[in-house]
Amino acid sequence: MASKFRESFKVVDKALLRWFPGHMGKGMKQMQQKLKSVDCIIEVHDARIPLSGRNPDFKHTISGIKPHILVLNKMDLTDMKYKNVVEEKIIREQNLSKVIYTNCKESLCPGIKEIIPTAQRLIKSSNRYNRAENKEFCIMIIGVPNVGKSSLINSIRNTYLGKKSAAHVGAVAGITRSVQSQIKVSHNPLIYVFDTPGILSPSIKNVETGLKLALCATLQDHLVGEQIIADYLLYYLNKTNNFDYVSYLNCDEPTDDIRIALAKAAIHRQASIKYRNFDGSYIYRPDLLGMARNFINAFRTGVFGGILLDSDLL
Ligand SMILES: Nc1nc2c(ncn2[C@@H]2O[C@H](COP(=O)(O)OP(=O)(O)OP(=O)(O)O)[C@@H](O)[C@H]2O)c(=O)[nH]1
Ligand SMILES: [Mg+2]
Repeated sequence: MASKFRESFKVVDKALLRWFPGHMGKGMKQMQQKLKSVDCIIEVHDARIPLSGRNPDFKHTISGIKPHILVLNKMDLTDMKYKNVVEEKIIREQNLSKVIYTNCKESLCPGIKEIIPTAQRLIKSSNRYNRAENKEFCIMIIGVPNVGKSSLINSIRNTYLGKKSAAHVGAVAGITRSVQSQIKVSHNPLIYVFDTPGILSPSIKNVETGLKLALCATLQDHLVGEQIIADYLLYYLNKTNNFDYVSYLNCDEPTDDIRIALAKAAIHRQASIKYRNFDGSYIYRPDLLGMARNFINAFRTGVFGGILLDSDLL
């Protein structure tokens, strides 16, 4: 029997998924310039997409031969039953020193406590070249936008120094816009980190990867289009038989049509937009854009449970 849902997600114009504003190119250059004073790279990525969406350019330009830890952050939003499989696949297929899962919203997160000792151990067993004499260690935090790089710095600093936030954090992509001056995160051992701007690849090779990145808010929603992101979310939930959205959106049954799903929710919640008719009277239409934002936000706050958007790649 043919599935009642789409087999693949089509439609999207690749240009919508490309976001490479000036500060990203500039940030990448600044990061390269700082590299000679860096002992270890911590790449932060979103634990909902551990196998896709990392910027491939980092490998050639930044991480190279330095010790390289991959931190999969926002573990509170992913499906942790895949943790071991994901970790093994990454270590097996890539040249990485270590994978650590974290949740920066949780002050007692064990992963956060593991980062500095791991970095210290890797640095000590690496060739520090020009920095062999330096007593202090310096770490650069890199990654695509909005994955929690600045949050991670604040969490580490708070763990070791008990101090308040030093790095600026925000819910939309593109908060940190240049390489920041180094932040002390620990006294003994003396460790500094550089916070850097989130950087996407200048070209999106795979549309589905671009959509996953958009769903995880690494691009700004309005650039891609909220209804497209919401449609991809609906497609993904149906594909993985996650029908929690049916009651959330007040649908009678699972549907593959995002406009119907959003309209049902908007009507139920009496969310409408007023338009002026040509004869001066007013008409009301369901607020599809508002509902698309609401639906995406529900995913991003875990309403449909922990979700691994890369489960199809395992
Ligand atoms: N649920 C959840 N949210 C998190 C976690 N870590 C960070 N966030 C949130 O993710 C958003 C982005 O955090 P930032 O630390 O600003 O991310 P960034 O990578 O520095 O972003 P850019 O500077 O824009 O590249 C903020 O709203 C944080 O509160 C986490 O572990 N879990
Ligand atoms: Mg930041």
